[in-house]
Amino acid sequence: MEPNEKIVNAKQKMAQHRREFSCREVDGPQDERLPEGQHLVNNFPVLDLGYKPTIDIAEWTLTIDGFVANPVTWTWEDFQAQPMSQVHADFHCVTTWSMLDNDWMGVKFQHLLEVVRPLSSAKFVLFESYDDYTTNLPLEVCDDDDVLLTTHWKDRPLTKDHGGPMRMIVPKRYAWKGAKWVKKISFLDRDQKGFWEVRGYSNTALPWKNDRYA
Ligand SMILES: Nc1nc2c(c(=O)[nH]1)N[C@H]1C(S)=C(S)[C@@H](COP(=O)(O)O)O[C@H]1N2
Ligand SMILES: [Mo]
Repeated sequence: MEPNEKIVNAKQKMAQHRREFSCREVDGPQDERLPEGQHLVNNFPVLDLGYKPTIDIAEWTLTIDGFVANPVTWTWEDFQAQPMSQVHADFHCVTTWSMLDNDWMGVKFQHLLEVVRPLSSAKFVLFESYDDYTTNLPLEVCDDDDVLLTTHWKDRPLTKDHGGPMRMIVPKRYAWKGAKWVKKISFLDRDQKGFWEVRGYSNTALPWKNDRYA
């Protein structure tokens, strides 16, 4: 699997262009719930690298490893046996669209922390997906009440387009920090940048700070 070069190049150019012409940022906030430069959408757009992996649920596994006391590899059945929670949150994509009031369901990242028990040396988390996408976050950012290993949107199983059977949701960050089709979560002692982070996108990705590009 290779990322679609046109998609990657276009988005990488956007990062370069916006850095140079930041005065031309898109529309200001129309709504106090919309961060600067964002607009509302009514549909749920699909963004990927030009490739959506097909994952047979019988073959699906999630591995959680690295600097943890109890590394695990879960089958779909194991994952289903974890406690499910709901998160109500807004979703902000760096390409300027936002979707408000989403109801997500899945397993809280904080539950995962209880299971794998990170060592004190674990400071960063790297997410790896079935399409070879990666994204990274500090552990303290993932250790939040609204960070969810998500299986449902609006009471329906996530479609393949949106990262089914399981994707991450990290509501306080731009949406690229939420990996779709997650395969592996590694706890690391140092930061390792992900797919967009090495291509000019912000390592912190804070929508309310208009923090899009590095
Ligand atoms: N595995 C994977 N996860 C990914 C991506 C991707 O290309 N591959 N794109 C990211 C980006 S840039 C965004 S904006 C969101 C989009 O999620 P959606 O397609 O459900 O709207 O997924 C993020 N997670
Ligand atoms: Mo994105």
